[in-house]
Amino acid sequence: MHPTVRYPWPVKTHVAGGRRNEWPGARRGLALIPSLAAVVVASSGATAATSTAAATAPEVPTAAAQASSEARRPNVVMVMLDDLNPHDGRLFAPEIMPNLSELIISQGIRFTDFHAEVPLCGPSRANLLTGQHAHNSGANSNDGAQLDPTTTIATELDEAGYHTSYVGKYLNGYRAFPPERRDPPGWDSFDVIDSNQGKYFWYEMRDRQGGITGHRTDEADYSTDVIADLAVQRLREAPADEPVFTLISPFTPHEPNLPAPRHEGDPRCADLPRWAPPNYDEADVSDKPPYIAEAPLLGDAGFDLTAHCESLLAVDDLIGQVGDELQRQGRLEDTLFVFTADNGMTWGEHRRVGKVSPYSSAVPTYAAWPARRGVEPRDDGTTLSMIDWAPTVCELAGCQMGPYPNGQEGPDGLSFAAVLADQPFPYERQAILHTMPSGGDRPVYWSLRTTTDHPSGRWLYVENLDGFRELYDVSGGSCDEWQAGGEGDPCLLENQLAGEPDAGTMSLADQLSAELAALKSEVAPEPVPALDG
Ligand SMILES: [Ca+2]
Ligand SMILES: [Ca+2]
Ligand SMILES: [Ca+2]
Repeated sequence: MHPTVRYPWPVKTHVAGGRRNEWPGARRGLALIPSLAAVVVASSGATAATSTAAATAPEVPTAAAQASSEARRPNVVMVMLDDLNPHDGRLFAPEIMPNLSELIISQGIRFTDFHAEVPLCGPSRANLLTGQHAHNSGANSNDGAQLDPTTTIATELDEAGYHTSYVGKYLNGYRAFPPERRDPPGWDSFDVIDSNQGKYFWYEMRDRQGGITGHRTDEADYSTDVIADLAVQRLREAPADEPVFTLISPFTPHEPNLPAPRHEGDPRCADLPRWAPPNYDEADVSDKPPYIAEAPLLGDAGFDLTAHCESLLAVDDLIGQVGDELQRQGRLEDTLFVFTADNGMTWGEHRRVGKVSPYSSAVPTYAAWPARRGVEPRDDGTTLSMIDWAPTVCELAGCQMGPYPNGQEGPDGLSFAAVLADQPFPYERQAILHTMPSGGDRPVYWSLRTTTDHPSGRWLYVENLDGFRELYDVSGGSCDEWQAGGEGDPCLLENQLAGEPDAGTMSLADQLSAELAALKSEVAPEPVPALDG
């Protein structure tokens, strides 16, 4: 369960099951000592000044109180995993990942329609860092040196007064980067796996000063644990009067899905049912492009998640350690604490295990922020893209993304900061872009996913470079909850353009094709406010 409290004063704790936000001292029948409570508040330099101002503020806000309120900006801590399918959340259950459950899922927002623009590690990370489409940042492959890091979420937040830290796997190809790309600006600390890929064992960590620490195959070298310790260390180094932005990127559960040695054979993962959603090992693939239509049946009862599960257990320990440190500093309450992944995966859906296909864009995304929205969990179905993170976090920090090295003034993504505060998404956006412009074992494709704002409803439209087109009715909720005969086709089982589509379907596809063409070259669209704010 949640790691033992290791600090001498009472702290707020987050416990599932309606006992959240109690003071452990109070639960044990001990009186809360006010002076110690004050220590906790004062230890958070980021919020201490505003707490004092709030306590003394008159009913009509003074300029000083207003300034304090504006100065109060949240900490943002993102744990971004590598190659993780949202599935039905079974790997995130409280019995398996208790810290994730307590600190984030049980008291946060679950985003049910959050997607990578490019379902591949490097470009997706670049999407997140910049808020730009891949076609605008230029980072469209796993050659991470394509990204000019002059304007990123780090440079903007650093300029806005944040303590910025990156810990873990950075962009692919890092070891081969030219010197000027090895140390991207904006990060107060930058501890990355010095490799062309993530690693679980046998790697080097490289720090902001270029210092190298070797890790081999001892238990203590397991990268998720090393990353956890570094993340805590960098949080401890953050000046008390600065909010933090920390991006923590373990390699987990990327293949080969290695668990920490202490978690091999862990009983929490022993009896997981196999993953077999309605599109697992799709029976009729005659509607699909050749790389799927020609794939053999997997012929088993579902995808074995044991290794993925075991590898995630160390991530849960990491989340607990980071949560403890945020708590110790009094920052946790006003931290936007995010759990997500760089790209989704198919784990046997459509006979395919892997990424880089139009069927692997969805990423698990959870966000808690007790100080701003309380601790009621809820689902949010807003269609969002990886390019939306940078403008969102920047808005929370009081900055705006841009201008960019390619000359564009603002980001391509849209801020969903309002949604994080339980308000409606304030923009009308009819579609988001997906693409896989490089590499891989299938044709290059571009794809458009319409939103509930689109007059024609919810569709996933795909143009493969070989000319094969796909159109799916993605209404009807999430695939894992969908049943045959149900509304829509969220499991992408029936390509509407297969066979001989009727005139109406062809007309819709042609319309979506024109909209996709516009998105493929979109630069920083003028945000359209949604009706009713
Ligand atoms: Ca990845
Ligand atoms: Ca800074
Ligand atoms: Ca089919």
